[in-house]
Amino acid sequence: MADKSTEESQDDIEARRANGEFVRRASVFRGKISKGSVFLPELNRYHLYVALNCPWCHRVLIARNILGLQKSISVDVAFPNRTNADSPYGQDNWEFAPERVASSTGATLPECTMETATGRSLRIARQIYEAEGSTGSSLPILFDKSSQKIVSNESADILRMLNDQAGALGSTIAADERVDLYPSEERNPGLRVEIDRLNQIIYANINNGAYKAGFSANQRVYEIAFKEYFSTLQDLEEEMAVDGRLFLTGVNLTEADVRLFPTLFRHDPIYFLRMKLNGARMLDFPNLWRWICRVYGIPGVSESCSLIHCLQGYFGRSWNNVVPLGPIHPMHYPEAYRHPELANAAMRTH
Ligand SMILES: N[C@@H](CCC(=O)N[C@@H](CS)C(=O)NCC(=O)O)C(=O)O
Repeated sequence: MADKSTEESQDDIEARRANGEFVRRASVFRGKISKGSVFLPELNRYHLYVALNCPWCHRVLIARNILGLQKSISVDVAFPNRTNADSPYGQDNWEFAPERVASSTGATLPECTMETATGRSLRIARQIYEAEGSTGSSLPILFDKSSQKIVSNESADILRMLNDQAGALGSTIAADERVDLYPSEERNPGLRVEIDRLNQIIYANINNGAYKAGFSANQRVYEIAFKEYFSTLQDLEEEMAVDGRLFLTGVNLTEADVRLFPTLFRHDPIYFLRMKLNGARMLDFPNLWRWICRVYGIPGVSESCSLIHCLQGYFGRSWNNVVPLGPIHPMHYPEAYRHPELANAAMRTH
């Protein structure tokens, strides 16, 4: 039975795809870094392969930064557009190609890197999977440099293990000052149940829901995803409004916030247009807008965000490949996320 907070049902997948529905593949590598596992928690042993436009990678990068793991977990960054049909590696592969030029800027993207964890300078992510006899191709990948094995390609699991093992993995933040994204039942009774509830709704209706709306070629599937996306935003807006809470579950940032943020960060500048989620902007949800700004202001979060990679990734290979310039009203993004006062209170106070 699928865990509804990390993957969608794979039932009737061929028939659903034939009907135009976008169905995301379930992740295959589900290893865990822990004492007693083959993947022991050790300093400088683990590596992440990411793309900065990918929201699943984004949540992992947020966790790495806010947990103080930048020094001990290395990262390679793929170019935001996957390979074209003319690539010798075939189409639709994440590529480590720092020399590639982004059509939006006419220049290379300084964050993009070569592949550095295998010692083989692999060109595409698929080759990392092939070394293990797998046909996988997705990012993110958490990789063990010591055994040269993939630990996990499921961002929700990676997020959880970075939090659980932050100290042993070499966090530069003292334990009593470090955020705990999934506090134990003893520390905070009932909180895990609430985080799990939110994770499930956020995954189905927001994180994956956005893709279902934007990438499905079926009007009904799109409309259902659109309605669920906005009704979930409205529910979250109202839940936050009740007691003016700072984060989704109360006074502290948790996994639920880290999982919601990458999608909402992309909403106004990308998803409103690209995913046809044009029911409202995040600016129209004052509590959620202030929440985005609050999360964006946490040290390490803005460093994990790249709107240039997002714009290039989502638009650089869609429709006519032209990357749009806006939004510019009321302000350019991501600068807008430094301005909680921009929230459009008038729209949502009925
Ligand atoms: N369940 C996975 C999903 C990862 C995923 O679907 N990544 C996308 C990027 S947004 C991808 O790599 N797609 C291309 C592919 O699968 O080849 C996770 O959360 O880590």
